[in-house]
Amino acid sequence: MAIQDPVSGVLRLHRPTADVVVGALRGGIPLVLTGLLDAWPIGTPTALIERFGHVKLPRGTNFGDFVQGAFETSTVSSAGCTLPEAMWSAFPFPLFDAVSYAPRQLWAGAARVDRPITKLHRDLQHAFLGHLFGRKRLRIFSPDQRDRLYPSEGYNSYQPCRAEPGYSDLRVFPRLADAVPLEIVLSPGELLVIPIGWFHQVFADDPVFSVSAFLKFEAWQALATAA
Ligand SMILES: O=C(O)CCC(=O)C(=O)O
Repeated sequence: MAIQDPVSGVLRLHRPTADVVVGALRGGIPLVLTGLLDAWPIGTPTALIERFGHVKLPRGTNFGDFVQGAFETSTVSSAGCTLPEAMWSAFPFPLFDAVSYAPRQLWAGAARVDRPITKLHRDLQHAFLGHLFGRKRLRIFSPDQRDRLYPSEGYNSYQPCRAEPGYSDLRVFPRLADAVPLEIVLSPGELLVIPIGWFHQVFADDPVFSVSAFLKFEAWQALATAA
């Protein structure tokens, strides 16, 4: 069943097939998917902390200490750090083989009212963002709005923007005034599919916890040419 978000127009699809998702990616259509993360520990970090509290994150802290600090006291964010491989089994990505996905990334952190938790940027691969706790709000902008968003010319694995919608000075970035976002609020258990080239800016209305993975370039090429 497809439900269209009344505000943004983005489609929410319940348990679509992989073919439907490949078709949307081919057409550059973002989707919110429901019913595909039933095996994930949705709802509270307690079970995750019990199971993986001792695992060391790339920043050197234990997963348990980091998540508790982020949720209870501080403004820290994991900012997409690589999720230790020991934890991947708790977050099985649906639709395609596990090896089709690049290393999993962790996006956990405190609520922020003063600024986005992730600044405007776009990625070079199709992104799948599985959401577990809290309300996460995204503004996404279609690729054809590139010139209104002032993307940096020099970039490597992702392309940051020099302008930040809602925050930048319009005298410095005048075309930003014409940029039109689609706003999506992700609830726990939802999987957001962001096709290559879509710009996104992310807000945390609550302490939030998500795990993402890019579809590997070679896997996408095989899928896109198969059907
Ligand atoms: O959830 C976030 O804060 C950012 C996610 C993101 O940028 C991505 O998955 O590409």
